[in-house]
Amino acid sequence: MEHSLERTYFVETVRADFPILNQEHHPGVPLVYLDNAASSQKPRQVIEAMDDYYRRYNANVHRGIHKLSEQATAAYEGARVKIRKFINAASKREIVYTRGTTESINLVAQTWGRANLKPGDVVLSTVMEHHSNIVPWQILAAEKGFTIKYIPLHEDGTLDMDAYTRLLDEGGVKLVTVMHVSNVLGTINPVADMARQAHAAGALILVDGAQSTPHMPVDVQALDADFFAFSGHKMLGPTGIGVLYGKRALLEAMPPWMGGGDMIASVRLEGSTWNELPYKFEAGTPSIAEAIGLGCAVDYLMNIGMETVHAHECAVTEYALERLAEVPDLTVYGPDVSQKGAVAAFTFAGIHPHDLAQMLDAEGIAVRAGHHCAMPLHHYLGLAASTRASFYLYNRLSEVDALVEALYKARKAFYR
Ligand code: 7TS
Repeated sequence: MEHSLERTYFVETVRADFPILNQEHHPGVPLVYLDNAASSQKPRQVIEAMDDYYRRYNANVHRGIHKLSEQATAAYEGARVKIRKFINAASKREIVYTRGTTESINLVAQTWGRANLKPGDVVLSTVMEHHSNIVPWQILAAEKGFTIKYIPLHEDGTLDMDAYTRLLDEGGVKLVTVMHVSNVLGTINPVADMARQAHAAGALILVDGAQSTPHMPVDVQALDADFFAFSGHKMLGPTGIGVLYGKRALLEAMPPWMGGGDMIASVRLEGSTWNELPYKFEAGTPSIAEAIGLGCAVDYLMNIGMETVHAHECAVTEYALERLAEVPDLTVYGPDVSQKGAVAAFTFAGIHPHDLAQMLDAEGIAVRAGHHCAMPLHHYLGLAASTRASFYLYNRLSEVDALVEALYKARKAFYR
């Protein structure tokens, strides 16, 4: 098949915004960054917005009546408005800043979960989850005595939706908690359909959007997600900032998690009352520069358009799957491109995934090797580890060629 990116945008224009991409990884070897599922690179606009905050209007938010604090508050809250629009939440009060997906899920576990889950209840998840959507529930289950069940997969790495229906029918399910896109298989889960079924069974649904929000249009109202979590650093923003979206009525009913400044309405020595949403869940001085940076990242993505970003990534992923299929002794995991995000995890018969990643690094290619914080999934697939290439809006088709060339080179070195 002929491949070109003409149906998307001029990738070189995008790349020019990312200073880190225009460097050599080793002397004479250009960087090919294919570890986007772990963290994305940042455009100069995001770096400059954060720099500008520190240089011109650094101050705490929601406190001072001086001009700098007002400016900082306006930028910090302005970012929240942008994020609301980006995921189509009904209100900015439904956008809670956290440190990232992990903290967002822990927040739901420790507030909604702690208040609502009891022995006999079931939290229904999947075997493909990231540890951040397994361990918080295990910690709470040990304390509260509820059960966790896991939806199995088909051979191709898609969810077994018949098993999902059956597990819901077994009863007791209070929460379905599922990743939108797998960080290993790339599987795009049918979360809107899953939400419909969960709601019909009287359960809520939490969607881990860490690997979807950066890469495709997300509409939390269309998905009818009760909770939706994502991280700024995977979507061109900085580390240390992420979001928990929650339906307003649910967030209103939930107790706070961390106590401290900003999350209270009044404090007496005898007891305290809570601030309105979303501040009830935002104790202490927040990540101000980071929120501003994330707002700028959202501007950057919306300016291109998430449909366009997704189309570009589909083209790169389709090409990558086609080229990887040519390589002898290489197994790629997960479904075909029609149900797959911009992720290709693979193993090479006889080569340890870490050794392979090291050899690719020597060729300038940054990939991740290991269990990708999905040990249960690797166990389920009968693997200890895999090597993963993951793509984003700035990747070129020629970078896929560089990856495949390096794989052939590694194969030759190992099978000699
Ligand atoms: N959920 C999914 C689906 C993820 O891929 C990740 C991070 C997280 C949650 C946690 O996000 P955090 O920002 O709170 O750490 N995934 C990866 C990865 O695949 N490689 O490095 C981090």
